[in-house]
Amino acid sequence: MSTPDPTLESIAEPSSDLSALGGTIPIAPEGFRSGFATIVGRPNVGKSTLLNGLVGQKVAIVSPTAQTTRNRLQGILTLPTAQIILVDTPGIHKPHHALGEVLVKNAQNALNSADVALMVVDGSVAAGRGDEFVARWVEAAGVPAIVGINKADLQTDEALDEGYRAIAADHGWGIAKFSATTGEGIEELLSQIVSRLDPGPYYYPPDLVTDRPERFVMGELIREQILLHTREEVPHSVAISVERVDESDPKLTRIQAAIHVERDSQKGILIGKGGSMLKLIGTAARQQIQRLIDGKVHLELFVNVRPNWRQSRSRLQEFGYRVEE
Ligand SMILES: Nc1nc2c(ncn2[C@@H]2O[C@H](COP(=O)(O)OP(=O)(O)OP(=O)(O)O)[C@@H](O)[C@H]2O)c(=O)[nH]1
Ligand SMILES: [Mg+2]
Repeated sequence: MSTPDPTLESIAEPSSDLSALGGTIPIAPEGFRSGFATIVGRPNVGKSTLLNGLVGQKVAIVSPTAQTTRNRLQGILTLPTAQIILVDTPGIHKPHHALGEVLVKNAQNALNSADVALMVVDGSVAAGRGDEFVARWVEAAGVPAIVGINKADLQTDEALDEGYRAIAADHGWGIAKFSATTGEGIEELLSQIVSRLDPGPYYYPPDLVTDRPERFVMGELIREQILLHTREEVPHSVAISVERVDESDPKLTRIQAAIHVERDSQKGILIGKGGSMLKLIGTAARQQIQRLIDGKVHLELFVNVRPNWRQSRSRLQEFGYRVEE
């Protein structure tokens, strides 16, 4: 299903209008390699943390709540000899609602258009059925793959690697072990990714780190603070739309954003006693956005109730979740 709404997610292909992104695209030197490396895995294994670590900037939000990532998102890493377009995806899980179905479907589509698949797993726990489920999708995509054992810093017993090494060996995939938070093992992972790419051009200007518009990242930074400050059903029921970004005052950017929830009770939790929770979320999100745009921000948040938006395909589109068929 296609729609002209510019707030909808862009697909995992180079943008046709690169002038909108700024910067120029150099001619690739002899022997230059490039391509799409799609990061897949179960929820919460550290895919987005790894993406941020690789591009050296927070382009994807991270939280201890499973299903943090909802949109396919590209981080761009340009090295002297290669350009890797890293595609972060939502954790692959058994979907319980239309939103979940869209997330899993989009992750699978990103895998099918990959040049290399990076299957991230959590090395601090043993391999399980969820990992085998993901491995079947990687196998079906038929692309070169690497099993990336993450959270090496948390691992207490090396024997936990065995199940993951078996998955890699069974399919003839590469294996790398690293910690996305400490950076240990990341260089080796990178060289494994580059070695699986074909010769190719620059797809994006070398200084660009994400294909996402700033407005999208702003909405995600607000959602991240909600994930960090609320519990249970609230995080999963929230969608953000950034309604207005006013840059007319060069000293202060004014932003208005709506937080959509499914029930009055969730609205009550988000606002908190005397507005205290909304204030806490707003202050923390404002600081994150100030870091993003490197300038002062005035952030205004309001909360809307949209019953069952996660079940509604038209609402999913309205809130920027691309519904791929
Ligand atoms: N100790 C440790 N924690 C990590 C590492 N990588 C990620 N984490 C933590 O694991 C949690 C999940 O990280 P995310 O990057 O959001 O995981 P994800 O796979 O993108 O999750 P979804 O988007 O929900 O699928 C966060 O609390 C991270 O801080 C690591 O290498 N070491
Ligand atoms: Mg994520």
